[in-house]
Amino acid sequence: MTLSYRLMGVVNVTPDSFSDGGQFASAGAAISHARGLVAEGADILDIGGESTRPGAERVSVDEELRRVLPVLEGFAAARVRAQVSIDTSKAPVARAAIEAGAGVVNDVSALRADPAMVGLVAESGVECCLMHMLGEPRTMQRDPRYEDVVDEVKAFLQERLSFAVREGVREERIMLDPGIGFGKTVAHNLALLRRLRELTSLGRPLVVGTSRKSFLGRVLADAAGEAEPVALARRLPGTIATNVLALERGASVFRVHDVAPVRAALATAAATLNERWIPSTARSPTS
Ligand code: PMM
Repeated sequence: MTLSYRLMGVVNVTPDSFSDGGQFASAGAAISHARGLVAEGADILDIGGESTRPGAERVSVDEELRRVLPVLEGFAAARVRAQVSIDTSKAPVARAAIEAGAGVVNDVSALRADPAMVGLVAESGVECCLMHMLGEPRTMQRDPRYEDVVDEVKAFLQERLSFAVREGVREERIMLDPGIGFGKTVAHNLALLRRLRELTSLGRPLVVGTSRKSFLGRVLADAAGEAEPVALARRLPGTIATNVLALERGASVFRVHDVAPVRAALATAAATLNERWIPSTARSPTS
């Protein structure tokens, strides 16, 4: 067995994302941050101009374009060596991003929010990521309930996959994501990670996004005997642990803010899980 995987570095160009809101609100700052992520080993850069944090309000197409287009154009001009993903549920934003060079549409609504999105993805031939979410960002964390979260997420992803293929999206261009933190309690998120292997029978690459999320703040606080969720800056150990476990359970795309440490952890985990360690020939023989 040889595990292969891709790292998706997060570049949120929003004033209010929960994990890095406001930090990269200007295009120049976002572009230099993105170059840093590529230097750390990001294979994909995921650019988002609308926060999906719990409680977030929607932004207009014009505002979202105003945020992401200069960054996408800056990537093209700077010849950033990574695949570009646009994190949007709006077809006009995805269309402009594709024209500016994006090769992946990461739609957290799984093609439900904008009826024009599926046709755009089909005709442009880009990759897409279909993610599970219960409800919508504004309300999703209000008492989410499932009979069996894994079975329900799996059935949803199966239905969305069938829909996309029926509408002309090539199956081999589709990735699936259980949507960690999107309408889920701590227990739901942990169950999805524990039983992630069950989603591999859908037959498509699995994307996971646990990076810095609130459930980690709660689990890490519990471990430290603290009452309040631990701050974002202290969530890296939880991000690493969950990504390593997800790799072992079949995930192959990891959406993270801290690319270098997660890449190192995944490389170590993969070397351990692979039956034979094949040193990279690109590096020095002593490395
Ligand atoms: N999480 C966020 C935004 N976009 N996209 C996918 N496919 N999967 C995720 O888990 C995901 C996403 C929210 O996290 P952020 O505010 O840190 O970007």
